[in-house]
Amino acid sequence: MEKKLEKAAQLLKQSSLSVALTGAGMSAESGIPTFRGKEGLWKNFSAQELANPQAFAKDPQLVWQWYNWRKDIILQKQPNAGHYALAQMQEFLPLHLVTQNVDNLHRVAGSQSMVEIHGNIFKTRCLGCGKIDELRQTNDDAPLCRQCNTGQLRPDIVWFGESLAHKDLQQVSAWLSRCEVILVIGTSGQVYPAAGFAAQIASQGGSVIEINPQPATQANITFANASGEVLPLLLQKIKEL
Ligand code: BV8
Repeated sequence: MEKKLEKAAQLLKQSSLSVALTGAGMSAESGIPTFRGKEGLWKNFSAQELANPQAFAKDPQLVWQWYNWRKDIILQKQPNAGHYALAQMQEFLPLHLVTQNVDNLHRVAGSQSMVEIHGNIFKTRCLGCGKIDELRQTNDDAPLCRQCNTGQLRPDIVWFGESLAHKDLQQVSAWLSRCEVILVIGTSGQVYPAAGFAAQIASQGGSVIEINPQPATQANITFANASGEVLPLLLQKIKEL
C-alpha cells in the first residue's frame, strides 16, 4: 500500500489537471446504501420501476416515495473521512470532482469545484415553469411548485434515458479533455456516460487510479480498499510531497 500511495500522490501532484469521479461507494461508509451491492437500494426496487421518466409519468407518488425514503436516510447521515479528505485534496491540487452521487455529501464536506452529473436529491424541477428549487422536507409525495402553483415538481435528478444537463456535460468534457490523472472512487462503472470516463483518460495517455474494494476499472494503480480508509492516507502523502 505504501508504495502505491507514494506513486499515486506523485502522479496527482505532478498533474496539471486531475479529476475525481465518484459513485455510491464513496458514501457507503456514511451508511448510505449503494445501488447494486448486497444491501443495495435496488435490492427491493429496480431502476426500471423508479429512476426513469416513464415510471414518474405512470406513478409520480411511488417515485416520490422512493426519493423521500432515500432523502430521509441521507438527512440522518454525515460525510465520511473520504469526503473530507477529497475536499482537502482539492485545496492542494488542480483536482475537479465529478460525482454520480445525488446525496449532497461532497458539498457538505466542503468540495468546491464539482459537478453533480446525475443531479441532487434535494433539488426539484417544476414540470410547469421549469423552476429549480430546493426541497428538504419529505412529507409530501406530490409536491407542487411554489412559483407557478399548478406545476407538478419532479426530483431534479437525471434518470435513465435522460441526457445529462448540457452545461454539466460541457464542464465535464472541458475537464476530461485536459485531464492527466483520473481518480475513480466507489463506482461499479456500469452507468454511462460516466462509465466511459476512465477509458477516455487512458486513451489520451493519462493515468487511472481506482479505489474500490471490488475493483471495476482498468487502472494503472488499484487500491482494493474502502475510500474512507485510502483517501486520508493519500491526502497525507500529498501533503508530504
Ligand atoms: C444519457 C438516478 C444520453 C439518480 C441514475 C452509452 C452512452 C450513453 C448512455 C448510455 C449508453 N449505454 C446505455 C446508456 C443508457 C444509460 C445507461 O448507462 N444504462 C446502463 C445501465 C447500461 N445511461 C443513461 O441513460 C444516462 N443518460 O447518457 O443520456 C442517452 C440516453 C439514452 C440512450 C443513450 C444515450 C443517464 C444515467 C443516469 C442514470 N441515473 N440514477 C439516482 O436516483 O441516484 S444511475 C445510478 O447509478 C446512480 O446515479 C449511481 O450514481 C449510478 C452509478 O452507480 P454507482 O455509483 O457505480 O453505484 P453501484 O452501487 O453500482 O456501485 C457502487 C460501487 O462502490 C461498487 O463497485 C462497490 O464495490 C463500491 N464500494 C462499496 N463500498 C465502498 C466502495 N468503494 C469504495 N469504498 C467503499 N467503502
